[in-house]
Amino acid sequence: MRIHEGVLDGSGLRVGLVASRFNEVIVRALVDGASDCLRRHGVADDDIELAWVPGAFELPLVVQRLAVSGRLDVIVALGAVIRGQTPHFDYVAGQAAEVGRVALATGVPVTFGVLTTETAEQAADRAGGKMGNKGWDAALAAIETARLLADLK
Ligand code: INI
Repeated sequence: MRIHEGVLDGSGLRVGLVASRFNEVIVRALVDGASDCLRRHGVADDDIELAWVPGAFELPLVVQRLAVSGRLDVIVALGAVIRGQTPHFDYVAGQAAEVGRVALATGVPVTFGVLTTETAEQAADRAGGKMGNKGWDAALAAIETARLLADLK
């Protein structure tokens, strides 16, 4: 049996981070977690690009623009959509998830580090709090997926 799997070695990988400013304190913690993960898995600082968008709704277009640039092996989308009391949540969270379609359309892998929670406390728990750091997890998934795709070539 021939098994394909992505090794968790980021050396030589060019990684894009696209982060939304809305709920900025939380998203900065996701960016920090993602950056820490990349660095600790061998991604060079010069091989990381970070783009800020206004909110999670704007993530897909900017992820797409970076994906077609040819400069990056993988992109991590980072954001925090908090339901609060508004049905607006469903539109914003739904649009944010469209980054998955960008990956399929371009062939550039995109991982999803966008929190979708009921409360700010739940988001903080997942941005370096008691539930870990979803940015860190999405960065690790990015390394694994990029390496797997390279292995499948
Ligand atoms: N953007 C977020 O990233 N998170 C949210 O929780 C949020 N809420 O709740 O409204 C949010 N809204 C802004 C949205 O992403 C767009 O930036 C805005 O609608 C302009 O297009």
